[in-house]
Amino acid sequence: MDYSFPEGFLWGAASSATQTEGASQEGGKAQNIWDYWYTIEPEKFFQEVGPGAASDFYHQFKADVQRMADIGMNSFRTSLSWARLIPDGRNVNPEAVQFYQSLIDELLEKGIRPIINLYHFDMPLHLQEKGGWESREVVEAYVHYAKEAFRLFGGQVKDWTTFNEPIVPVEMGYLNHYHYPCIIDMKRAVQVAFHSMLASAKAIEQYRKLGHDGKIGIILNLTPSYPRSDDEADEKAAETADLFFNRSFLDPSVLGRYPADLTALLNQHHMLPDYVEGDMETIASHTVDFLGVNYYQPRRVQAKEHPVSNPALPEHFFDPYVWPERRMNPYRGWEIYEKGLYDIALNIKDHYNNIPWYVAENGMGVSDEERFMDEDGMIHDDYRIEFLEEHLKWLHKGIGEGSNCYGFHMWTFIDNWSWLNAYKNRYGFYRVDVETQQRSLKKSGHWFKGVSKNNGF
Ligand code: BGP
Repeated sequence: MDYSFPEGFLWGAASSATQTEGASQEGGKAQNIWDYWYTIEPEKFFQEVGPGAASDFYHQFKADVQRMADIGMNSFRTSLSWARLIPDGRNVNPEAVQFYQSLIDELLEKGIRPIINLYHFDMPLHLQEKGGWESREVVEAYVHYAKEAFRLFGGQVKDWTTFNEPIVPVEMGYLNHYHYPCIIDMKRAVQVAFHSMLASAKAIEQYRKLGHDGKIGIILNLTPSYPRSDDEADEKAAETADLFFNRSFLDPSVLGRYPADLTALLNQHHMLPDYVEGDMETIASHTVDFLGVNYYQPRRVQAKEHPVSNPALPEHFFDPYVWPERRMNPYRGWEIYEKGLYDIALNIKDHYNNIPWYVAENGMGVSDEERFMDEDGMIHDDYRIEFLEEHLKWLHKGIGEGSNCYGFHMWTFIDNWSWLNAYKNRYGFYRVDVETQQRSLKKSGHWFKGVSKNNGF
């Protein structure tokens, strides 16, 4: 074996509540922004498929946990649905407690470590109506939810994360039209970003107060930013992209402070968020124990050809650059650049205190995946195996050079519903037939079993 990983390495997969559970109107769950948006604008969603049934995990979780065990997963990272656990914003829903408790019990019984995330893009509707992350009241509602989650499940669950990809609701919901509430306003986007960061720090504060013997972190999607050339203007463009899309959450989460260059830039354009006394101290004193990192693709940029005199969006500071050597995922779009994971590993080691971290998502989306199905119904996803192996090789190199990575989670365990793309792009080790909700193992699932068993390949 050429690529063996550190002892105790986590070999898992990731998913999220809204994307898998389904039962969106069962078990006392309230509507979240996705349920609502689908009711008012179904045409926005691929083939007009909403989150109603997702992958039916709510009903099939027991058999699904067995499926996880069958392919050697020793870790599963998923999220709680806030709108399910605390539908009215105050009171815990007993049916949700029973569901999540049974799921956690089932995972532990099968030797699978539950990593529980609190927020994966799914704001309860009634809180969005109060302003979502723009509102301080919503920050406090989130802290209440976090406290309840820790109280209920913190005895058993030792790994918590406060957010998944907090930049995504900012980017997609407040800088373009891909997530509800579909606002385009940089100042409001900055407020949303700041309040999510503050909410994360406040949840960490509560977690530590409880004195559980677990760890709490955050999951960030890191997109290494590469300049077109080493010209000063191109490098500056890449640094600015990095400030907005990576360091805006990475620095405060791990180092407890915002990058001075980011604050100066926002100040220069009158876009600093509102905050009250004590907020910066809260962020400074409640940094994460570990990082979860989602990596799919890098960002390539160049200096702006036609600089904008009054920039109002991050993209006004740089232009995208199409690297002539780039390789695209032909089945989904998105550049494939495996070395990005190595660059992330070394960046964390060199600039972020070599904090413990794991890959929380990495995977290959494929549209029309049925075309790779044989007559026995098995998807031959050799492209996915190759994708994962190549990323793991670079990760292995980063670990060999001292980066403190302790796990890898594939996106995702079973094909799931994905926001506006619904079931267009498939990612799972298991195929899901959306009509029948039946699962079948793909070739990559067999491959993964061997990797997990041998702790490498
Ligand atoms: C990540 C999200 C996931 C998932 C994944 C794949 O950014 O955390 O929730 O959706 O991207 O994205 P897509 O399904 O759009 O290909």
